[in-house]
Amino acid sequence: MNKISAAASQSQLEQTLARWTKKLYHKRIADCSPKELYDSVLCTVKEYIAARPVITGQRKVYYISAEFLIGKLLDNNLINLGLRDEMEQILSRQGKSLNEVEEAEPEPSLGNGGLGRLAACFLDSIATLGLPGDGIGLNYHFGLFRQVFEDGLQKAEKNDWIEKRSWLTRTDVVYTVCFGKKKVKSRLYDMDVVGYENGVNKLHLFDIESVDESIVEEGISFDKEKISKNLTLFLYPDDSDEAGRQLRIYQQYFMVSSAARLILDEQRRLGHDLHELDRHAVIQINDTHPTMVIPELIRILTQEEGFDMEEAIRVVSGTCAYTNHTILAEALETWPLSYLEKAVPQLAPFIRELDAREKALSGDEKVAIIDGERRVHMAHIDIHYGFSVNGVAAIHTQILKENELNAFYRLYPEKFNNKTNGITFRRWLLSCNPELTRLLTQKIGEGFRKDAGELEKLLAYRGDGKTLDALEAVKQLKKRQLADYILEKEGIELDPNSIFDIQIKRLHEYKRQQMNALYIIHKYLEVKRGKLPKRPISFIFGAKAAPAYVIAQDIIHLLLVLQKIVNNDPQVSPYLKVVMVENYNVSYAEKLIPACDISEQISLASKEASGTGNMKFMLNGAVTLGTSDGANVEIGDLVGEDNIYIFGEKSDAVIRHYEQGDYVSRQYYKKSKVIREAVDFIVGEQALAVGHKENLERLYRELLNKDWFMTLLDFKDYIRTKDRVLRDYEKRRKWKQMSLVNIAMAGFFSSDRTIREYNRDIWKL
Ligand code: 26Q
Repeated sequence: MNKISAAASQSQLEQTLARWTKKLYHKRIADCSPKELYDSVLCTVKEYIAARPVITGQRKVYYISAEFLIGKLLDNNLINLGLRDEMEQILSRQGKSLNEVEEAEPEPSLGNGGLGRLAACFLDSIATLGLPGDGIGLNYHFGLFRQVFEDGLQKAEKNDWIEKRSWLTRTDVVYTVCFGKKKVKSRLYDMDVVGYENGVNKLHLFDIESVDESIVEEGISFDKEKISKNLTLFLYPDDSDEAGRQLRIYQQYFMVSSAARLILDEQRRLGHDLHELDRHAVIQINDTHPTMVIPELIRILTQEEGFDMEEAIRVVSGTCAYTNHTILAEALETWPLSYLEKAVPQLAPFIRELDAREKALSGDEKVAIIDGERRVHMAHIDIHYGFSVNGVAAIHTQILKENELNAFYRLYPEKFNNKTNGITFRRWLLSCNPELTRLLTQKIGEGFRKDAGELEKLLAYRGDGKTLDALEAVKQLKKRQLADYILEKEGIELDPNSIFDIQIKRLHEYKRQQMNALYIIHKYLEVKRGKLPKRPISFIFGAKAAPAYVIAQDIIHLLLVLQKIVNNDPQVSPYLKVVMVENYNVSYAEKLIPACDISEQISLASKEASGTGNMKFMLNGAVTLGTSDGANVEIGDLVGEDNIYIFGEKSDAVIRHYEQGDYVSRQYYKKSKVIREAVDFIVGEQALAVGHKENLERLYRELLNKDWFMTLLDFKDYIRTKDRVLRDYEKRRKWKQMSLVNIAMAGFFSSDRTIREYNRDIWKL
């Protein structure tokens, strides 16, 4: 673009923005508050998106998911439209800052963690690659709860995000959803998904028309029986009691029934014969939460479209593909058939029919859809009646084939395939780390923005002191920015020259935040004995725990207790700091990840299907300290063992321990003084003085008597390895080179690559 036309287009953007500030607030840009500017920029951006072409094609993917953890959208949409720099300049000329405007956007937390965030990254990549593909999900009025800490404990509060002006567009599409004789109305709301320098797809979110926010009581509790009022109020309501579990089924059926209508309507409108649905549509089922779409489509095709059963099953099976995200037995969805019969009586005969057909063929109880206790195994419906089953990292898919789903693998080897997860670089590099993006552009040009593989060009600078120093300077800047933010939000002061060691992810025993806590105790005791670290260390955590998950609450409590003890001890706090940030979410992650030195990925081997935070950290130049689990394995293969720290038992050994039931945590405790010392601290005088006896003692007993995820098994190797990481950090040149290699090799983890593979092997759009 030459100078004159650049100026002209900029002034056009400015004019549009000024028109909106005038229309909405009768003000000039310079006189608006950040919130007023946010609303105006939002409307401006929506106008620009409307001018973009809709992505179309002969075949389309529908990505159905109960979660789309999209995070704030303004910055990403500006980047994808190619407008971010211009917008920043326009605002800054008027004395405004784009950052401040972006702070005013509420975060839609329409997901729990990895699975929901993956769905959001995938939508970005599908549109960026110009593939026709829409997301379909639910329009929860309250996203994942807002976390506050009170008296050292997590409290859950409701988390609303829908404002008068938002990215949602209300449509005229309304469907009737039947729960037996009870009928409710489902209305479609749409969000645009803009590809990076490409066209637009949609995220379709369904909402119940009769929703009533006023039934929400204290915190996040509400009357679970009032389905027509509460159905889309909350993301995953507490499923610890029967009414809650019933509600989940209502939600899931509401989602898939609406989705089935939308897909069939759209395919008919495009002139496609529903007998050829499998030629024109592919439905990707994100874990088992949308599984009921299979019997629902079969029901509609047979009852309303005149298909015979054989034909309906053939078409639907050829259309649906399933992604598995977990091997934790307790997370695999099974529902008592009686629940399904109560909520969706019209669907139950079809589930029974699918079960009967399968039983006639196989007879193997392990692959039954309805088991001997009359429970429905949702994943089994997907595997029998879908054409593809994929895991989300190489080791995960291998474990599915060899262990968890082995009986299915022997039945249908051709259905199984791996799609290692990825992340969108637009959000996790360009948006959250513009400083690193600029440096990369200076060194290796712009190509990596479209072709992430080009990051490897950075390897040429491995021996270049200037580049290494520039990388260090960016890291330092991001650490200072984070320290400022944490001081403001949490009131805790961090030294930007300390090592930033970060573990951020959902709180779960298998992710082993408790092992990291034990390490902090170990270090604390060392400092008390006069063994000082070479450089201060900042241990940073962020995690929400499911409200009904008791031990997870106790682990949060321990972290908050340690935060208090360590930070308030004048002898220790110059060397160690602990921060558990409040209300960790996507926006917080965008600040934490660029500032990280050590990325903690310490799940018990075989338990973390993939992880995606590990990829985000790597891309931003952190070095991984992790187990041989999930995508850590592939990170290690890419960067080589000199550029990653892997510790702990391997997955096959762990799986053997489970099979033989031979892991006894108390034996590890008895054998090792280091372990005893750290574990005993949890119920020692100091901890009990600031913490709650009940929580601390329960956690202590859990670790000693059960420790289902084998914390003590790996603890000593963790200490050894982490101490080595800290020593290596002082070999500054070596460390900077490791950081550079991690960035350079991160290209593989672009979700553009993942989506290309989905398309090549499954969708074939
Ligand atoms: C199941 C039954 C009843 C209630 C809730 C659930 C439920 C809810 C959420 C089960 C699973 C989830 C979420 C799972 C999840 O986020 N899995 C993560 O997916 C990521 C993307 O593939 C992986 O990177 C992570 O390793 C995996 O843990």
